[in-house]
Amino acid sequence: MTASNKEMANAIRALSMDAVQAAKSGHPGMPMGMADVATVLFTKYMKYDPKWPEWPDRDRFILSAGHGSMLIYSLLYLTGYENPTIDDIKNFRQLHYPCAGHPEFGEAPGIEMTTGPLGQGLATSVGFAAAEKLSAARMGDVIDHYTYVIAGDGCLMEGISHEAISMAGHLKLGKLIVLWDDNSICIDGTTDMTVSDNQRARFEASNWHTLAVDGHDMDAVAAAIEAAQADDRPSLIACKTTIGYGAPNKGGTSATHGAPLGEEEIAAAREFLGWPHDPFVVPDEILGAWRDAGARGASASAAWKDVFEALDTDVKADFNRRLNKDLPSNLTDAINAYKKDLAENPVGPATRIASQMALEVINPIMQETIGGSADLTGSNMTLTKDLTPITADDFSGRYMYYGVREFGMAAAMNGMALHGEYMPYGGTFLVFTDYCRPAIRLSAIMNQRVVYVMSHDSIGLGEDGPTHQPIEHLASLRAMPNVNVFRPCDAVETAECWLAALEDKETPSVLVLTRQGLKQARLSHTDENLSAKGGYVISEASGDAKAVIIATGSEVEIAIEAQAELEASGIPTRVVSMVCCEKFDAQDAAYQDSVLGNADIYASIEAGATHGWDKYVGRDGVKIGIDSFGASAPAKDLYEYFGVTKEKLVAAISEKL
Ligand SMILES: Cc1ncc(C[n+]2csc(CCOP(=O)(O)OP(=O)(O)O)c2C)c(N)n1
Ligand SMILES: [Mg+2]
Repeated sequence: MTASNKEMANAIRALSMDAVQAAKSGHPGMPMGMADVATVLFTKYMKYDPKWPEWPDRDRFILSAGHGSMLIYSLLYLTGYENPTIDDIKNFRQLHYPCAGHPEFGEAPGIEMTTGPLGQGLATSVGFAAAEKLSAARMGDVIDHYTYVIAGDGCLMEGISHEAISMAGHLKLGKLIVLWDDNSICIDGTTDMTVSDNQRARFEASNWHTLAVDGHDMDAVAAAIEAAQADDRPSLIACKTTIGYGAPNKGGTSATHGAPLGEEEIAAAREFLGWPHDPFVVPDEILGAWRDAGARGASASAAWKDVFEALDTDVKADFNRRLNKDLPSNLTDAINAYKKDLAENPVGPATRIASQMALEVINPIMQETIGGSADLTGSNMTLTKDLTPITADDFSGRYMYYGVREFGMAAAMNGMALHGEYMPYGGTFLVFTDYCRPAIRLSAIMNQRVVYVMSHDSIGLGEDGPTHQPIEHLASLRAMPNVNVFRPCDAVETAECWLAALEDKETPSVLVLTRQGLKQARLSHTDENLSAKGGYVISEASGDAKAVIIATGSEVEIAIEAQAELEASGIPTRVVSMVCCEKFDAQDAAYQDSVLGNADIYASIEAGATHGWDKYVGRDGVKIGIDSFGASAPAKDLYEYFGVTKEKLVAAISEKL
């Protein structure tokens, strides 16, 4: 085909401005500005095969500036992916069509992750690049690809960019290449209103290789990408562009950022670009040239398949098992044997230590786990005996010292999970889920199995005081869709929660763990994973229960003590361990009824905000919890002071009866 690269880039511009116009909303400026850069990348350098979008060794392309979604939709259509179709593009931003306002993972193959929250694409790409390096260290040349990112001024202004850049430089992620849309425009106007950083110097300070080019000079862009590939540091290419390039009046201004150009300006742009074609029409010659570019990868993907097929049967099977997120066949048995041993030989550790004990069983069997902590390894108990550290020069290990970068850690874990063959888990204090929250939300939106190991889960952590004592965190995490919030009460439940988290292929889990030791409540063994049901009767009433106490984690022990006292005073009382509300709510009504029964009074006890417990205990129920900030003191004194006690529970139930 004889279409020029400029004409090919103009196809992206036309599709973008026309789709935004048809939708009456969207962001034409970024795709029009970066069309030249993207054309060079997708016609010459990106390794991908539209006929096999899941090719494990494909280059990853992350549109961190997710508002420019029409750029990726145009590229996927033009290069010949099955989706989106031109009809999908005509229905940009419409219900039940894949071309959502921002790129959504799962809507079309080729969209490697959901983007839109600025900066997070960049931070997640650190995880993609880390996963590539991990697999290269394990499998050699079989995995050998780049991670390309398009980031905007906004991505680089977000605080998360610092954590991401710093980690990528430290880990020497040389196959991470960031193309910065250096257009000096944001929504409120020119970037000189808000930022005067020397961005290249900032990246260089974190051991990156940097370059700057005219983003409309395709040869210069090509040369820069080649230089970036050749350098063993991560690379930043500052691409100086004109936002909305092609729109003769609005181009170069924030007017093109997030609104349709309007019929008049679109007509002028058609004139300016020499694009006389009707909306959504890409002439055969130009579409053909794009399809040829898309077909470039077919021979490489076929060759890769041959290399993969020649691997040992076990290696192939294990790789495919990991991609499917299936568990090793012997894991459940190993957990059950461990649970049985606990039932026979009860222990009383903090659940953070119980989590480590469970991981000592899991990690040797499940080689795809990548552990880590944001500088709290000895507190979160995330390291096990068999894990060695991952360092810049040796990625054969399985433990990541993330440093004090909670958000960066969480975003990187998403990237590793999305890459396909890893099961990342990472820890910090529960109170700092706030620092991870935007990435936890993306784990949930993208259905990614990431496990957040959150210790020091209440006032029970004691002396560190209110800044470190979670209050509203459990309730707020429970409010987030598609997140399992597990709060186990002892070592048996902790093992069950780990297994349930690993079995849940499409949901992230937060394991909420104590700092302080807890008495083992589960003293008889069953192979059944009771915690996986979310809630169950952990201690039954002597007769028909008049009172039901619903407790989680460290408060199950208090509930069982209160039960003994209530029973002694003639009130048959049942204790339910509500280890995971989300799992419990997903059970059928008959099961829920069998657990909650039909008592005269319901009570909840949890050392955190009482918000949300009404749904189980009703408006007349008893809710023991803490609806203020904590305090600095020994844990025992705090439980007394805040009234999270057996005495208070017994008195409140007795009074209501
Ligand atoms: C975390 C976050 N904050 C705010 C926004 C809203 N927002 C979308 S694009 C944008 C400006 C981005 O500027 P830039 O990256 O330079 O993009 P350009 O205007 O050049 O396309 C803002 C504030 C967002 N998407 N994510
Ligand atoms: Mg900009």
